[in-house]
Amino acid sequence: MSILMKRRSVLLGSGALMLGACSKVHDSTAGQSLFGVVDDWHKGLQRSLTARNALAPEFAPEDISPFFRGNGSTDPQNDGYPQHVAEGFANWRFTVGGLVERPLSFTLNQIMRLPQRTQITRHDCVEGWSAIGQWTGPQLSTFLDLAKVKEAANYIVFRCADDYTQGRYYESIDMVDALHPQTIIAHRLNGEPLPVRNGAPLRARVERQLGYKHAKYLTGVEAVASLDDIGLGKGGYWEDHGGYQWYAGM
Ligand SMILES: Nc1nc2c(c(=O)[nH]1)N[C@H]1C(S)=C(S)[C@@H](COP(=O)(O)O)O[C@H]1N2
Ligand SMILES: [Mo]
Repeated sequence: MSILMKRRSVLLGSGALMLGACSKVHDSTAGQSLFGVVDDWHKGLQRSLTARNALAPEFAPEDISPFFRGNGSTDPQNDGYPQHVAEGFANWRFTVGGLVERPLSFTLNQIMRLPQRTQITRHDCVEGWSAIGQWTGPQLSTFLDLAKVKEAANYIVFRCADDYTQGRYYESIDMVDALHPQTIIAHRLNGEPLPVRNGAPLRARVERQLGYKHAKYLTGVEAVASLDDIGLGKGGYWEDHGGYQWYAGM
């Protein structure tokens, strides 16, 4: 939130500067038309930010799907994940790093003590199935505020524990989605701890985006300026290996 507001005022600020310069050429038609262009540009910016910040539909408890299937990785066997399952995730850590003033590391208990958001939303997978579930967890913006994300950060990368068929799963979103109120780090599905198939112990919910952006088995998030050096550079596992679009907004 704070970052978006800051960015907005920077953008609006430079617009205002242009307006200031133009308004000195009172009765020049060139000045007038430039004035109009800047005004349209402001309206466009306003409209696009409003659209990107709109909430995804939320549903009633009776709409919840009786079974929320698992897709992609559903039972990771690599790098000690089964050990974490056996320990009930007591030693799981969720880190917030990259372009932040204060890198942080959370236990699940610490995450449960942060302010929580619960939302009932529909998950849409590009493979052609949907399911409605109730998700609970802190907003991603809470973590980013605590860690003090730097102005230079343009993307948030989700780091995952599972190796899928061609390597480590990962995903990324821009700051508009990262600060969106429905973007949460979920630890509960339908009031119960996340099942392994759905990403235990933590998974992202990015409700304005398609299913593959909702990274499971989260070990942390990383704030970055560019996606060039992350994975193969396209911003996500399926973007790198399956030709999926990075922007999967609905
Ligand atoms: N870490 C990780 N996250 C992932 C995947 C995966 O294989 N590994 N699959 C993605 C895809 S394509 C979808 S549709 C959803 C599936 O979530 P679900 O298993 O809870 O149904 O998770 C997404 N997040
Ligand atoms: Mo998917």
